[in-house]
Amino acid sequence: MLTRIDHIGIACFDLDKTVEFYRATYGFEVFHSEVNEEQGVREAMLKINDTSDGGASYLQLLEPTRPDSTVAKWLDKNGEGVHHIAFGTADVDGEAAGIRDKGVRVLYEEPRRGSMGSRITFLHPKDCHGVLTELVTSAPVESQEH
Ligand code: CMX
Ligand code: CO
Repeated sequence: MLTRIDHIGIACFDLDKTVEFYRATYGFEVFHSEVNEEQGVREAMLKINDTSDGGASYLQLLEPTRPDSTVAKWLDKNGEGVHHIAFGTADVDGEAAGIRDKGVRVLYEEPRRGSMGSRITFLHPKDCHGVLTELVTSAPVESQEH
């Protein structure tokens, strides 16, 4: 079951300036930041609210770390904006398998590492009415990396 919006991924040219915009305009603070070299991003997670499944919803601000990364490519084409949406689930493996069986392309054979030690995979935007869609299982709270 998909039980929350885990995050909305927003691509930006300058992470520090974008973080400052969200802080100054809305009062959202950085909950966590990291570099994910595999994904080619420097990111900041801004926690917006807790959710009824014991998880939380975030904004994920993304700045590319290298010109050949998926986010750099997307920014070249589209400029800044909403890049993807992520649904949270307790079972990313099972959800990905079930969705693959429905004929939607799941981009990774096995989930990979996402923010704060989570496990993530992506669904192809061309199979999802133009929306790049991520599935996330958070790390258990006691082992989450901040
Ligand atoms: N949202 C909607 N459509 C998108 C898209 C996005 N984010 N990214 C690409 N597309 C569309 C393109 O517009 C293009 O459509 P047209 O053919 O009609 O022009 C098509 O998909 C192919 O796009 P592309 O620019 O040629 O890009 P690629 O096929 O090389 O890559 C994708 C697309 C989805 C496979 C790649 O972005 C990917 O692997 N994404 C998953 C990983 C990722 O996004 N990581 C960064 C975030 C990390 C995190 O969330 O932690
Ligand atoms: Co994401």
